[in-house]
Amino acid sequence: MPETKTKAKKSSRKKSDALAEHGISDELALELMRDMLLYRRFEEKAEEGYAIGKIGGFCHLHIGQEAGAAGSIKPLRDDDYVMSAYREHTQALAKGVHPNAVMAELYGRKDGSSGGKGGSMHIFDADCRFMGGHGIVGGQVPLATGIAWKIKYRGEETVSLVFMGDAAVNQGGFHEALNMAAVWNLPAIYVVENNEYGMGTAFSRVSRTDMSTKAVPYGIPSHTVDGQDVLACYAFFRDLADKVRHGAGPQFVDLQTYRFRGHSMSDPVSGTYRSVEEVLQAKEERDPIALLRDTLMEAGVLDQETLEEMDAEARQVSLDAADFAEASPPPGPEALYANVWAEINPNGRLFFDRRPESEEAS
Ligand SMILES: Cc1ncc(C[n+]2csc(CCOP(=O)(O)OP(=O)(O)O)c2C)c(N)n1
Ligand SMILES: [Mg+2]
Repeated sequence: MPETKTKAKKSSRKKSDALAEHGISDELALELMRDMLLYRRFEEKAEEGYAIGKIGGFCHLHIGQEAGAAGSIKPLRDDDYVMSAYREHTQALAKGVHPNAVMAELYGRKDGSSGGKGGSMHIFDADCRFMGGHGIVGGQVPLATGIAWKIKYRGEETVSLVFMGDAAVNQGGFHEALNMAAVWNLPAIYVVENNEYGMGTAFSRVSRTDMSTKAVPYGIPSHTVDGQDVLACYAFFRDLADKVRHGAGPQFVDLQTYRFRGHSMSDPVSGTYRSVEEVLQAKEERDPIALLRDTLMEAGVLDQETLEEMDAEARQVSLDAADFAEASPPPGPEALYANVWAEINPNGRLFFDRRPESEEAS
């Protein structure tokens, strides 16, 4: 957990310049802090729920990676699409899914965002345009490319942003999808949450080439971003989304980050693939919440009292979400057949065909 006590570090650069440098107002910076505190406290509550048996199945926490969720999703429009892998609880919150609905989904309850049938890895909310929650490594990449194709086909001005882990870039679907996106100049943003490991395997053990080269063969521009610096992330994605929205075509982002917990709740934090010291050092030097706290306190934008108030609020929202989940019933037997079959529209098509659903088939 981030300490809410100040431990100001000396920096060669004047930290108060950071907001101006990125074109971020004091209010927006405080909102980013509030968001990340919620993500951290929410995940800690989920961790507790798992430990006491309220949450079953797989549960992958995003603790340590919060700046990537806040900094990349907050600058998007409500009608932009976001899709992700299975480490997606905070990304769903960032896209506007209610904390109660996310927690209830983790508990496998009826009021969960997927009716309690998906669980931790399958949080969906089409109204928020949060398109899951996918458990097959890389499986979401072609799907998000399909959404980008739909955006272009319909002439919309939205973008399709998809997160994946570093292990996904060695999957075949990733390469096919990026090639198609490039050829068709689709409004897709491919974001690798590069936390250096795929379960217990370091990225350097499964690739001879650097992450930044992965999209190069397809002619897709590649960007490297510090995923622990939420201000840098926000400014970067704000500008990138704007370009993609106006025809810049697909983009690849190596978002460099680090996970502070084990791969999933059932795995050790360090294990044999990384040392305890490595994790401790990352927590000390690369905690996105502590980094923003220090920046804002040095700039005189945040004080201790406000920070503690924000933290108390984040804890309360997380507690309320757990109480809500607890009170929600499990899905009933009627849920067994719900959302299993696709409805064919009156035109007899499953595809987007530009025709309103009420139009007669010809
Ligand atoms: C196609 C496929 N192969 C293997 C797995 C088993 N598996 C689950 S998570 C994972 C590692 C993925 O690591 P990464 O993409 O870096 O994401 P991270 O967990 O670090 O967020 C693997 C191999 C899977 N889910 N899907
Ligand atoms: Mg990884």
